[in-house]
Amino acid sequence: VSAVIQCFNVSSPPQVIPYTGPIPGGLHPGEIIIIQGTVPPDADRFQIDLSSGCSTKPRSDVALHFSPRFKGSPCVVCNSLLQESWGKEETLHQLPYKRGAPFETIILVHDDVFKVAVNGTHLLGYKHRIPLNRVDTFSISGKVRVHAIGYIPNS
Ligand code: 9QG
Repeated sequence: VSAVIQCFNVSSPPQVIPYTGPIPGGLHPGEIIIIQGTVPPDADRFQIDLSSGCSTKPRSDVALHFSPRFKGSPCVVCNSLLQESWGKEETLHQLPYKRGAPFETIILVHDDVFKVAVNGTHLLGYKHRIPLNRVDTFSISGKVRVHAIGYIPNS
């Protein structure tokens, strides 16, 4: 990916977690979000959320909730939050993240699906339940350290 990475979170690392920030110009097919971070040794879970606004009361709709879980049987849970209710979970019983290890996660935006790759390998697709044009906010929270968040616009 040789496009210019337009960082919207460039303060010196480590980034403050939880982090919430606007996605400049919203999300469109062909765009990419890159998250570079490290999983702390004691991590139980963390989550990346692509949301429609940043309200906490009432809580904004979440188009993509992407939640790697390290406790018990390792998995990645994806879901959407609509009118403050979680929908049906899509669980992948596979976890490419490791406690104590750095990672790079890339979210590729397609017109019908988000595709998530971790450390250069495709992990999962998540079909849109909320129209892409409503997504304007990026959050990351839980047991994670974030070094950089980059946004590659589609132009
Ligand atoms: O547990 O699962 C995803 O389906 C819930 C969690 C919730 C989500 C949800 O409590 O936790 O992961 O944003 C949230 O509320 C997170 C932190 C059935």
